[in-house]
Amino acid sequence: MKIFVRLVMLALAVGVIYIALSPPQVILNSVISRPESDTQTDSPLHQSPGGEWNVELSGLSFVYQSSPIEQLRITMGDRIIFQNQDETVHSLYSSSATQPFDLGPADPGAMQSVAFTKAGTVVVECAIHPAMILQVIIEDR
Ligand SMILES: [Cu+2]
Repeated sequence: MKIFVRLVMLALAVGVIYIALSPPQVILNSVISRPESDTQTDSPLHQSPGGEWNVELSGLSFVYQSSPIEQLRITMGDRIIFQNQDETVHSLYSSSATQPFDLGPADPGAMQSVAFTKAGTVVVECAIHPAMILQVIIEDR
């Protein structure tokens, strides 16, 4: 009988030690971890990479992350850097009341940037290629 009690005590002790030595994150992970798709639901056009947006002028279009775009949604204070990847000169401007500007001619390879400081909509056009139109939606923080 004494041996039986000792065996039970030993078994309990081993169980306690096993639980004590188990890494707690094994238990936590099963509760906390989510599928990776949950963490990346935003579309690229709604993400602000450090407040700077690299937009290329390519094929007589506005191109962001290799895709032609007609609209870009940014946050007030963000800056758009336009890089002319075409073999022709572009000349970007906006006559929108929100924030009119005129960047003037940009040679092939040239980079120009605009910081958008007011919430609203700014239509960016090219004085040389009327078909080039980019609608920039600037959202308040
Ligand atoms: Cu142009």
